[in-house]
Amino acid sequence: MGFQVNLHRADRAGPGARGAGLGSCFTKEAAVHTKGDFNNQVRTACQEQRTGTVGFKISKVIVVGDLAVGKTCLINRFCKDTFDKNYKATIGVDFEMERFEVLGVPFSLQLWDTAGQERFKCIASTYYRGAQVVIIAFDVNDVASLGHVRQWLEDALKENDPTAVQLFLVGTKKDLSSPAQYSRIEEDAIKIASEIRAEYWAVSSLTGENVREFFFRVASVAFETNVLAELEKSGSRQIGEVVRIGSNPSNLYATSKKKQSACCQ
Ligand SMILES: Nc1nc2c(ncn2[C@@H]2O[C@H](COP(=O)(O)OP(=O)(O)OP(=O)(O)O)[C@@H](O)[C@H]2O)c(=O)[nH]1
Ligand SMILES: [Mg+2]
Repeated sequence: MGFQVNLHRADRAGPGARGAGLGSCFTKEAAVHTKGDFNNQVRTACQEQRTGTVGFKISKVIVVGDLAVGKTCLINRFCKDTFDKNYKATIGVDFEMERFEVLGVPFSLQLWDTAGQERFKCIASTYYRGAQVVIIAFDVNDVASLGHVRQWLEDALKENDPTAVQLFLVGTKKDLSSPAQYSRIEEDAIKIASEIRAEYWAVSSLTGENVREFFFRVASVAFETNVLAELEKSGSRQIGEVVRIGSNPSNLYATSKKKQSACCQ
């Protein structure tokens, strides 16, 4: 039996829900990875079941952007395969859990759908903290929403470590734009994406175009980063190795004391 590189949602893994490797980027001009496959170290670690705590991890993903750009519809298309043409503003936040299986390892994303309306923004921003992935959404038919991307990024990064966050810039409602209109805004979007080091995608929640591909890409990129971080963190200790706690209680005390002082600094 050969080893299969796959990524699929663990809950509703239909035949189309499988993809090979990292999945393709939307455009190479603004992509996090230009290679199509997982890092070799990551693949080997998964094969040898040395992924540490990654299999139990839930990565937090926040979706931010102007009101009515289609954040809720994007999440609902992916998580529930539904689309609502009536606008219902998100009040504060909402979240969905999605379980994936990447290279045979379970991996979960917690997708936080935040409010774009100014009056709900301060409630929403209290949930930005601890995000591993920030998705900034804009409407490809609304240049102003693209213009606000940097402000959304700044707000999201205030609550997070900028070096630890992966960014995606997503143009929504692609179905509403003509090819000519779309290519004009795409040029600007790619420029901004490159400047802020985000991976660019364009999707339609109405037709479903690129929605699944996009979230699979988010999941695989987040997964790969988590495994690499685990491998780095473990250093000489092998990930997956059993840590034996000895009978000497003073060792335990020393460990917990050290932890305590580090967090109270
Ligand atoms: N044609 C089209 N309409 C869309 C698409 N995505 C969203 N819409 C519509 O745009 C409106 C706003 O969508 P929402 O998903 O509620 O927007 P939001 O970004 O969550 O808005 P807030 O919660 O206020 O921040 C709704 O009327 C949707 O039906 C799309 O891909 N195509
Ligand atoms: Mg919403």
